[in-house]
Amino acid sequence: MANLSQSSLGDIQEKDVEQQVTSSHRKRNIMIGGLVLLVSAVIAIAIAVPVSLARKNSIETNANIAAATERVKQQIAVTTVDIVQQEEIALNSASLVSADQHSIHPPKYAHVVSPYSNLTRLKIYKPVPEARVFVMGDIHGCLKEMNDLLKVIQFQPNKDVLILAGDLVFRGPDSLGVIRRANELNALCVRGNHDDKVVRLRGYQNKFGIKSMSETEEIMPEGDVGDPLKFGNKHLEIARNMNVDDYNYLAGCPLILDIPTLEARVVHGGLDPHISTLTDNDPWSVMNMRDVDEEHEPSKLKLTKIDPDASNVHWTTEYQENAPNKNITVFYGHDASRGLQLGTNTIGVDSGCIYGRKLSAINIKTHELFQVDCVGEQGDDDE
Ligand SMILES: *[C@@H]1O[C@H](CO)[C@@H](O)[C@H](O)[C@H]1NC(C)=O
Ligand SMILES: *[C@@H]1O[C@H](CO)[C@@H](O)[C@H](O)[C@H]1NC(C)=O
Ligand SMILES: [Mn+2]
Repeated sequence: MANLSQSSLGDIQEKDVEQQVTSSHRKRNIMIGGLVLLVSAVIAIAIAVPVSLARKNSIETNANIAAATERVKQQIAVTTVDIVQQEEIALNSASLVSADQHSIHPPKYAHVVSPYSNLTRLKIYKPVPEARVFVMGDIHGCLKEMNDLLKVIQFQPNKDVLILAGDLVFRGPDSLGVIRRANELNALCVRGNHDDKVVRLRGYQNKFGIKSMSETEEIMPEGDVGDPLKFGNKHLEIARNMNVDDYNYLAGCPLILDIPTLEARVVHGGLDPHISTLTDNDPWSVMNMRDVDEEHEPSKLKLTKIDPDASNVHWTTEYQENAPNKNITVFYGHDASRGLQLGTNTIGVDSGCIYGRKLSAINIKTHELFQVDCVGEQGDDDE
């Protein structure tokens, strides 16, 4: 894997990390070297990097939420967009495709992207021609059903490719088990709205420490994101229990996986057909959309399901009418209440495993469908 490009926010985050490392090395030297070094170090820092000293203090005393909020505001002010990465994947000796760096032109309804989301917007995958390629719907921690379904499709890790349509985690019995199984199988994935929450909480923890997140009802300062998070929400336990490999795997699931040779694309929620450059899509919308409203703006609501007279339409209706390239099929999850949806160029694969219905996988090339029954959990499928 290779990161081919990165934006200014990525650079800013790297700089912050460097400053913290430098500061803690200085601190150790101070303790060994005594007062003279202390005075000169303090003077040097005070003269050279007053801003970084202020940041260092707020990080070390932790729980300084106000300072953290201010820092986030500054980051958002200087960087109007999040990390721009296009990454190509070499898997099963698939060949690489080149990608160019470019800036993002977000739609007017776009939300702020959390500075802790560490999001890759697009990965382009080119499988070897003989590989079987499966897209599997929202697993939500249902490891047993995931394994059952792999058995049904007679999945061979060295020959076949598994792509997860997002929401690997949350609600089900073994979220970490699903991440580890996916990692072990070199499964490709896209980021779901629940995966995103877990990644953001862990990103914040990595930066500011566990203690900075102990106030359960407080909103995590991330700017004006589409889905503000309380520190103490139910995703925190998964975020905390992930090891570094788990985090890297989940954070590495891009917003959009494009497979040009199969004329296929995978996202968790949906795509806006009016946006021609894939990386311009609003991440919150791609992970959360179900319907689009009268203004053609994505919404996580599904009013057409609840009220057939509502003016919202399912995003796939709008997409099918306006798709820039009708040869491309978009595979998506996230809409368990509508269930399996076999449209002409949109295919919904969330068949509600977590609600005791089925887990589904589709062979991208043949559109052959495989399903297993699920035990399920209680819950509201609005999210
Ligand atoms: C962002 O995620 C990647 C995995 O995609 C990981 O290698 C990297 O360390 C993460 N960066 C930060 C700042 O956590
Ligand atoms: C779509 O597929 C048809 C039939 O294979 C082909 O003629 C056409 O050029 C394709 N269109 C695009 C935009 O790739
Ligand atoms: Mn979802």
